[in-house]
Amino acid sequence: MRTRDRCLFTLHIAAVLIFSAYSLDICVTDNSGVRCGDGNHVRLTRIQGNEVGHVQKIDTNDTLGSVTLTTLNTKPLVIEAESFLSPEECDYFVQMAKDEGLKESETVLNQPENQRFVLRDHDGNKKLSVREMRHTIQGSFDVFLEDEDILKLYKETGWDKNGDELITNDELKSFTPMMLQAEIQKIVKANPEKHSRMSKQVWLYPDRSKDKVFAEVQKRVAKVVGLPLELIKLSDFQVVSYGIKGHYNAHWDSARVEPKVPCCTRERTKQCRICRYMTILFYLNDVEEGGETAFPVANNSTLDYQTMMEKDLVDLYRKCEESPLKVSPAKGKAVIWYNHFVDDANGWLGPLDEFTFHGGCPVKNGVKWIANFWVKTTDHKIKDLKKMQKFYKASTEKQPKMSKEEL
Ligand SMILES: *[C@@H]1O[C@H](CO)[C@@H](O)[C@H](O)[C@H]1NC(C)=O
Ligand SMILES: *[C@@H]1O[C@H](CO)[C@@H](O)[C@H](O)[C@H]1NC(C)=O
Ligand SMILES: *[C@@H]1O[C@H](CO)[C@@H](O)[C@H](O)[C@H]1NC(C)=O
Ligand SMILES: [Ca+2]
Ligand SMILES: [Ca+2]
Repeated sequence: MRTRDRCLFTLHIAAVLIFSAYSLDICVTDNSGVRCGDGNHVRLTRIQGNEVGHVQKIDTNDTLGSVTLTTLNTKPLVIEAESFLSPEECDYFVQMAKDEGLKESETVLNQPENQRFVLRDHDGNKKLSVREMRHTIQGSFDVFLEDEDILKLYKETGWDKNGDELITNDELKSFTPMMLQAEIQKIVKANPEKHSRMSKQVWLYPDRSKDKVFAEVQKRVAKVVGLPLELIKLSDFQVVSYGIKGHYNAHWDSARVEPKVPCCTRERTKQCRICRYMTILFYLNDVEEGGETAFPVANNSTLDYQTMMEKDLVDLYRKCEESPLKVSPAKGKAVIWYNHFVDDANGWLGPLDEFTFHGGCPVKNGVKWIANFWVKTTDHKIKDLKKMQKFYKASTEKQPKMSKEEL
């Protein structure tokens, strides 16, 4: 074969591969019933929020009847549904979590392999100010200290030899990351609220036991958000409880798109990034005081990480009151937002919406129970469609053949 021919041949193969990749026959169940076609007809959609205050009622055709959506904000799009779950469903999920057993939410500090230590010398003067030391500790150990904590630490350890509240390169030599980690561990043992999050949680897999209550909630979610039921079935479900001072500092539920790093799935958990298209956060009880969900950069056109750090916007434990958008918990209420935009070209996972930066304000009185329902996709549309197709087939065949991992 001459070079040019071989080249054409390769092109031809590539064209066939691309063509077949996008011509997967797939049926999905959505608001308009069962729809079949090539994969292109399945696109991620967003609820139309229109403007702040916009109200829409969705018929759920189930025991609940309907769900009313109210647009709370448009940058990011945040939608509230007062009674998405019935009180009985809320109690049911709390009990399910208790039966399964909740565990302290993991934090970076307690992972022994973590000895990452990145100096945050913002102004580059080769000295760490008290604020820069706070940010260094935040970045390395996910612990949020106050200026007084740092000064107390210097006093007790003598690390700031000349007492000028600055740590120079020379002074840095008197302690190792291990020593710093040990000191911080002492501080958070006495003050656990200084962790970036303070909560207990459990992952639940109610579909593995074909739980009827959960199945109805999945159907309702599919109806309300207008996505195929088979996609909703790929979601993750987690129950979290917060006691007094329980909180979760601001974070993203998903990650920035990095084409070289694949999305995590239930099969792949190493060297991957979290890809959660949308978050549906359910409040499972009424909280006496506090525990709002806050969006510290909502509407802010000047969003940048530098400013966020400078103003300590991440530290919701202390700065919650300053958040422009706060949603109060109420039993059965859902807060809905989209962590990602939709890619125009293939209708699948697009860029991260950085304005969805959010967290849980501290509980001041009572306890707070929530459930996170994360609608997941990967950035590999065809793989997702294939998984969805299995769910579709499982629902139409008498003997569904699905592995535990897929469910
Ligand atoms: C409503 O639910 C009933 C029974 O589950 C079903 O037969 C019917 O097709 C549903 N209607 C719509 C519009 O989804
Ligand atoms: C945006 O954030 C900055 C930094 O916190 C703040 O100074 C500014 O007032 C905010 N703007 C809006 C519109 O909230
Ligand atoms: C954000 O901006 C919209 C439109 O200007 C406004 O209606 C809304 O109240 C603002 N939200 C917050 C949290 O400031
Ligand atoms: Ca400095
Ligand atoms: Ca010093």
